[in-house]
Amino acid sequence: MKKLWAVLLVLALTGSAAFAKGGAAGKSSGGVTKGMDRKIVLGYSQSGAESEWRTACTNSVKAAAEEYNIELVFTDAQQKQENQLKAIRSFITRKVDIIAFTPVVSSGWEAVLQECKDAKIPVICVDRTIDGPDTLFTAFIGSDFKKEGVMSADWLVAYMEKIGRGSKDPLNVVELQGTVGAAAATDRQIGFMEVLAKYPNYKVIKTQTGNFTRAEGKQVMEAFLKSDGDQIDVLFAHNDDMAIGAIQAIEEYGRKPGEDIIIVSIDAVKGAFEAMMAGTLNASIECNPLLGPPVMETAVKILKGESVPKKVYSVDNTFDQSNAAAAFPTRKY
Ligand code: GYE
Repeated sequence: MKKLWAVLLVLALTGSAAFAKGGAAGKSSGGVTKGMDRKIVLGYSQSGAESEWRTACTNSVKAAAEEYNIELVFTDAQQKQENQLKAIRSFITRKVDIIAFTPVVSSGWEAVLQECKDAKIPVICVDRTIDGPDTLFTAFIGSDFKKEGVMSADWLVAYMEKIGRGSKDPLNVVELQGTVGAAAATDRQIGFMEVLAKYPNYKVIKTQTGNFTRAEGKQVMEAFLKSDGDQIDVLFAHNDDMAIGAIQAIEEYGRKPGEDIIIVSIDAVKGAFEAMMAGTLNASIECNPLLGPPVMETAVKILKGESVPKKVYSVDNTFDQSNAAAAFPTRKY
């Protein structure tokens, strides 16, 4: 009888120990955040779920929060600033330890960020920048969008030269812009135009937003083709998804994407690599969406009172049909 009790006791103890261990490693249950003596809560306002890039970014944020044992309060603003304002205010009410957000547009954040400041909740801007003084946030982590625009145009000019079409006058360019007012759209356009200004034969004949989505990219390209179909030499799309939508429109119209119309876009997601390998997309400028780990690391440092750099930019590369196939197996998004 005594033996039986002993066995039961051991079972009960090991069982509860195992349970406790499982709990500590679990998502929002107990334990402490990696590198801290307590578990922290991070409110994250994602801008939307508009593209392959955004999905990769969201997945990275969620995985990194789990890895750091940070309690993540995740919200998706569906590309609407009003939803983000509401989310951030709800984080303040909830007294989260820290807030991270991807501003869907760059303007209109002063009031809410001042409220975060008054509540002593630090803010990390992720991926997209905001207008106004740098004092409104603690840190920024993302890519240099203007540079991506410059890289797109540099690639284009060199490629047109290489295929012997560089001096055609006019060289008609159409542009699919990202979400109006988003830093990723504004700055990519600025960078692209800065380079094209040096080549007067390049003419941007049409520019319109496709909201960073495949469906709108296709729709807008259809409209471009309807009005200027046979005159279009080049498409610059602010992201891969819109380029992929446009490729469909070009094929349906009866011209060859990647040959009749040279296409450069930004992100370098897997879909773009597939299109480059299929010959329908010419180039994609990389924009790294794997921002979860640096965001969590920065959050921990800030909450420990350590100093962090104000702005950290990702290092982005250029991919085109000459190096896409070799790079494809190593791509993580
Ligand atoms: O290029 C696009 C996404 O802000 C860098 O947003 C990001 C952009 C990215 O929808 O695909």
